[in-house]
Amino acid sequence: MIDRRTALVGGAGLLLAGCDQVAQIPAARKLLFTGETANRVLQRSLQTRFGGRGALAPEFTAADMSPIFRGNGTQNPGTPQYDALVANNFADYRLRIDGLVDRPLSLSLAQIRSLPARTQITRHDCVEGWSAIGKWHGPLLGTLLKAAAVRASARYIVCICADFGGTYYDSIDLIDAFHPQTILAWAMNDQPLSVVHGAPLRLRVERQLGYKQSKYIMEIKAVASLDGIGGGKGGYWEDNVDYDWYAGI
Ligand SMILES: Nc1nc2c(c(=O)[nH]1)N[C@H]1C(S)=C(S)[C@@H](COP(=O)(O)O)O[C@H]1N2
Ligand SMILES: [Mo]
Repeated sequence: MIDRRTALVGGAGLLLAGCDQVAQIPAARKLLFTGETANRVLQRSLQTRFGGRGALAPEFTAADMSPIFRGNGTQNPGTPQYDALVANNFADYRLRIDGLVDRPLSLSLAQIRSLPARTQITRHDCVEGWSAIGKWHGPLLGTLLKAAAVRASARYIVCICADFGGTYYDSIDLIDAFHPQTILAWAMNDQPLSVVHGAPLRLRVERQLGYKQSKYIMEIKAVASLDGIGGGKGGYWEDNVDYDWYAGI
């Protein structure tokens, strides 16, 4: 079970909460007090507590990047609303963060681009049998969820996307939402995210398969249950082609 306080405070708070708990374990005490780096302690703490879910996905170097990174699924939502956003270079785009939060947010792309960001070169694995290595850049999803003050009653984070007339959606739990490699990418391979790859904002949740990497995100909703959303299985592909909700790799 996720420790909700740990999941919600994130960042430095996550580290402190993790150390609190991990200090109870004799072996961990030794690590804590023999100068192992904070990150490594945090990593061990996440692995212990989340059964490996806190482990990091492999990261690669620029030399490993795929010369071609194909698009898949929707490659242009093509709705009048989306076309209007593209025509204006996303100046009118707003990301809404709502649901079980104390401070609902509506953020422009400029605001999102001004947040501290992470860069990661990772491998995308599609369930259909292709992979590609690309570079992703954007703020941690956790940073935005903390800013919105996600409530303790929330259990899942739902991404609502522009395609299929705005009905496409997918969801992850709070462990993945606050994972240190889970970002909202606004750049790919050092360029602003293209329409094919999910402009203006897509999720990277690196421990899961390609279909969990939601593109064209318009709204992020914190919810207690996935029951009332779409067909109730937590995502468009989950509802329509019976893909598993949890697609861990
Ligand atoms: N909104 C949205 N996100 C989506 C999809 C989609 O159809 N719509 N397809 C998914 C699938 S199956 C894959 S493999 C990846 C493809 O990402 P890419 O187009 O950047 O290669 O996006 C995922 N995210
Ligand atoms: Mo996919």
